[in-house]
Order: sequence, then structure tokens, then C-alpha cells
Amino acid sequence: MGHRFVLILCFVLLASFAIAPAPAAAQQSCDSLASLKIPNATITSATAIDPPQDLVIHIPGLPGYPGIPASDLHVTVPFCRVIAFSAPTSDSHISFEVWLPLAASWNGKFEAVGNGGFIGQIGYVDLAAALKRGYATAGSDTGHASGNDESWALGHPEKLVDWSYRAVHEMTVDSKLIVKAFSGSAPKLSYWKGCSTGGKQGLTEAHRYPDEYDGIIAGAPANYITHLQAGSEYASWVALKDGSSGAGYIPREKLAVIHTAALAACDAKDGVADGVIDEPRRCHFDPKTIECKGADTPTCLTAPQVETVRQIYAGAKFADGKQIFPGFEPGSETLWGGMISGPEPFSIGTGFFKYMVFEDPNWDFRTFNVDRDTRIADKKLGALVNAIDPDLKEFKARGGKIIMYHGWADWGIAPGNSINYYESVVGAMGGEARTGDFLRLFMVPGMGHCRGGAGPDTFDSLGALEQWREHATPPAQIIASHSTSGKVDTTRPLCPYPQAAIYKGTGDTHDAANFACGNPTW
Ligand SMILES: [Ca+2]
Repeated sequence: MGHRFVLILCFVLLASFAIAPAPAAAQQSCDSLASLKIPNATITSATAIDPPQDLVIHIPGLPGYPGIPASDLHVTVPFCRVIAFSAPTSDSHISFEVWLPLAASWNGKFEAVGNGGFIGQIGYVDLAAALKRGYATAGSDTGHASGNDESWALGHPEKLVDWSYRAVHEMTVDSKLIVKAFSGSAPKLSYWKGCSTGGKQGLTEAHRYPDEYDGIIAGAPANYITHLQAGSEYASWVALKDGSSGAGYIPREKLAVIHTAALAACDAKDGVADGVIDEPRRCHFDPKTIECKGADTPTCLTAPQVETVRQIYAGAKFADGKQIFPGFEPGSETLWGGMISGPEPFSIGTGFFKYMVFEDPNWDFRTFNVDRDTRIADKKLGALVNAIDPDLKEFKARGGKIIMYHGWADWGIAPGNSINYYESVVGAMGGEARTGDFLRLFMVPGMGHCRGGAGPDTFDSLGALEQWREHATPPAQIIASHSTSGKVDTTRPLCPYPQAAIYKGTGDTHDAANFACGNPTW
């Protein structure tokens, strides 16, 4: 009865907003935004940031994500900083910020940025990048302000709903109102940019709220959460179920040994021996080739370790052999440490089962049964947390474009997941031609999770999206670069899947000009 009353109240409120006069379209000063009234939301502050007095934001790094250390972000562009929160339920507190360029530098568009893992942290670095390009931009903390273990969800089902889809939706609606109040006009186009959880958030928007974004960049999307976490937990469980003294445990030092052997077997198959396996699914490296002939040494694998590596490559499967989540690819081995070399299992996968699936802080990962526990997770949470529906017809019909990308050496989300999703969209949309005109997937050789790795990992996905959505030029390729000590040493085209960058046979292999997108035959 309580729920019904609340629902009726909501309808009454909604109806009253619907008939209320539209807010004045005149531009407001930054300071005056503090008194702007938005349904369910509160603006905490609105402050004009005027360089040369830089805004310095301390970024605590991403716990659980190696390679992203704490840093201080210096914002040197003048803008209006709006800090706000939305509370669509009594247990909700969705913090978000909207950064508004001054009128002269605004490009008329809006770009929202996503999150990583289950972390309650606004993507400040991405906000600053969007602002620099003239975008009004916004990011949220997904509804909680805490680190990367999922304990915040325990006893807070509404916060889990916020994390799953509501925080981004609320932030999007509210931010557009704030943009309009500040500038006098709504953004003419709205884009989403995110990787990992941010990629999932983009795909969630495309399906659930297809009219909120005109273009979406979905990097390494964590869109199949229940199976992704099962896959992560499976990898940790395989290696660590008997602890670091177990027979199948692989110490970090041996990861480089496995990697070197995988490269020796497969690197040159793509035509360029460059330390990167461009198409790892065509690599059939068997770790048995480096099995110890006699006693265990640092440069070989024991028989149980060979079995562990085989299971990591194979990925999680149901008891009947059906794949739950793809395995990690040859070429990614040096990045596996946090997932399998412990001493603790990967925190994100374990936290998911502990706090969200079993709601038991004492749950022990050694009891993990991948078949049984994946089914439990699917039944309990699949409909809420996953973004795997391939029907994106409504988004496409509005002219929406999606650029997906995924590193082939991703150690956090196996790259085969993006291919699986892409192929499911091809199936639902009626073929590759009807998919490639609004969604393209770019596999990134040698790139780790969203960034890093041996391959070129820096590319302008937003520029490609702008060209596609605003100038009807679909990305036939995207040039990526790799830098050492801040200096570009390699460029390479990224190609729309299933194409790959193929070496023309002559010229510098560090120069993208000597590669062309095509269907690999190697
Ligand atoms: Ca290669």
C-alpha cells in the first residue's frame, strides 16, 4: 500500500511538472544556479572557476585497478562548476558534477562521462578532457561514495539500482536542465563516453533510455556483469583455491615466462614481430610447451600450473560446457597478477558474490562453484545489473551511433565479451550492414583494460564519434598511437571488427600508413 501511495504521489508530482511552465530560457550566472530547482535533486554549490587560479582536484587513483595511481588534476580552463546530488529514493544519494564552459567556448554540446568498477568516484579526468574540448560535461559517483569493494550495496537494494542504471539516468536528465539554465539552450547533441563500467553504462543508456544520448563510446564494456564477475571469480578460484602454496598457484614472476612463450608462438603470425599478438584468437599456444622437464624452475610450469593457465585461457564454463564468460587471451599474461597471483582473489569479483549475490560478508571464495553460483547470480541480479539486450533499434532509429572498443590484452574483462555482444547485436539488427551503420567495434591489439599494454592505446574515439554523428562519416579506421616517456613511437590503425590492421608488406612497421584495414588471412 505504501508503494502504491508513493507511486500515486509520483504521478501527481510528474503531472504537476508536466503542466508547469518551462523554465525561462535566459542565460543565468554561474552563482545563480545554486538556487535552481530540479525535481529530486539539490544543487550544493555553483562556483565560477577563473584561471589563472587553477582548480586542483586530488584523484585518489582507482583501487583494484593497477596502473592508475593517485594524482592531482589541474584544470586550467575557466568554467562554472556545479556540485549536486539527486535522491530519487529515500536511500539514494547520487552525487554528480556538471562543468559548464563559458558561453564563448561552449561547442553547444554535452558529454557525460562514466565510471570504473563499483567505485563511487566521479570521473574528473574525463570531465576535464571534455571541458577542454568545449563540451558541457557531467559525471556521477553512481550513487555511493566508497571504494571498489561492493560492501556499500549490502542492505541497500536501492543503491544497487542506482549503480545499475538510475544514477546515470538521473544525472543525465538533471545535467541537461542545468546546461539549459546556464546557457539558455539545451545541448544540441549529447554524447556518452566511458570504459569498463562506463562502457556498460553507455550500452545501458542505448537500450533503456535511447533518447538521452546521440552518440555513445563504450570501451571494454562490463555489460554482462553476472557472467563477467563469475569469470573473474573463476580465474581467481582456479589459481588460488588452495592458496599460494597450492600446486596450481602461479607466482607473478612466471607470468612473464608464459607471456614470452605465447609471443614466441604467435606474435609473428600477424606479419609483424612487434611483441603484440594482433589476433589472439588465431593463436593456439599451449602452455604445455613450457612444462618443466624435471624439477620446477623459474622458467617452466609444473603440470598443475599448465592446467591453471589452460583454464584461464579457456574461461568460465557451465557444467555442460557452455561458455559463461570468455577466457583471457594469449598476449595478456603479464597483466594477470591481480586476478590470479593473489594472495587474495580479485576484489571486484569476490565483492560481487559476497555483498550482492550472497549478501554475506563472510562468504569464502574457496566455496565458489562457477556453475551453481553463476546461475544464482543470473536469477537474482541478471535483469537488474546486466546490459546485454542486443535490440538497439530505437537508439539507431534516432540516428544514434555507438563506438565500442576493447583491448585484446585486457586482463580485467576478457575481450571476447565485446565480440559476443557485437555479434548478438548483428543478429538482432539483421546483419552486419544494418549494424555497421550505427555501431562499430574496434579491437585494440596489445591494449590492457581500457588503457596501457604493449600496443597502441591512445586514440581519439570522441573525434571519430563526432565525425560519424555530425558529418555522416563512419569510422573506417581510427589511428591509435603508443608512446614511451611521452613520445609517440608507434602508430597503427584500429579497424572495425571483424577487420584487422594488415601490414602492407613494406615500410616502417611503426607507421600506421603502412597498414590497411582488411580481413585477416593469417
Ligand atoms: Ca605481432
